[in-house]
Amino acid sequence: MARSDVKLIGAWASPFVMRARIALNIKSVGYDFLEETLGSKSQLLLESNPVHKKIPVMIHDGKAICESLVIVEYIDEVWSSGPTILPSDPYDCALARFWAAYLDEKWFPTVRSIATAKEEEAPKALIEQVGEGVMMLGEGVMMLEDAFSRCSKGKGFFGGDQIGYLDIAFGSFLGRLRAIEKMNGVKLIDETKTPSLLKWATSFSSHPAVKDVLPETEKLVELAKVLAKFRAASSNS
Ligand SMILES: N[C@@H](CCC(=O)N[C@@H](CS)C(=O)NCC(=O)O)C(=O)O
Repeated sequence: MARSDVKLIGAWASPFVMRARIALNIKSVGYDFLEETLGSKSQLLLESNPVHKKIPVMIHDGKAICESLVIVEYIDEVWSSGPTILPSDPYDCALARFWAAYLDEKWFPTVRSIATAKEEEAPKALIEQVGEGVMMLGEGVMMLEDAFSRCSKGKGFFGGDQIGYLDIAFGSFLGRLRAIEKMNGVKLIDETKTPSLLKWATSFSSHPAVKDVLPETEKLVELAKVLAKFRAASSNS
């Protein structure tokens, strides 16, 4: 496919940035990856996303597009000759958008609250706070196990035979999920409670459009520790 002028402002560990990268890979669109430095925001980011000042931002032929799922939809529409990302059936599409909104509005904030739980709090409070969060994440994952059977219709991905919108929306959080599992000694996706998601997670992670952008769990665990220290130092100063 012809190379367009595509730049992506992001960071390797961001699940939201990953969404844009996976969508671009699915469509075989080459792009320049402009990595932000941890703890600061580039002038280009501030100018391109003045409302939220967040990554990802995709710049296509000089025009900025913000918000990960907006970017994924844009990529699907612009490079329409590649594999389709959004389901063509209106109901399937509504279902995929519903679950993606659930993930971003309800589920991911809990992932964040686990990561930012304050270590200086009494151990009991910390364990309870993290424990409640982990339980809520587990409930969400179980609901997604159910959604998987409705969306995939017996195939390997939420999108059916190929990776689609909801695969990208949820799959981009797999790295974080695995880091939480590792750091808290829990299993959120497993053979007993979520067998379909377990199989899906393996296929998704090894997909050619995904495998090079999904960070290793160990690297995310390391980053989480660095960020926790950074937060502790700035709250003490
Ligand atoms: N709703 C946004 C969320 C993006 C987001 O939260 N990005 C994070 C990185 S993972 C960010 O830029 N955080 C910087 C900040 O909050 O100032 C999307 O889907 O793109």
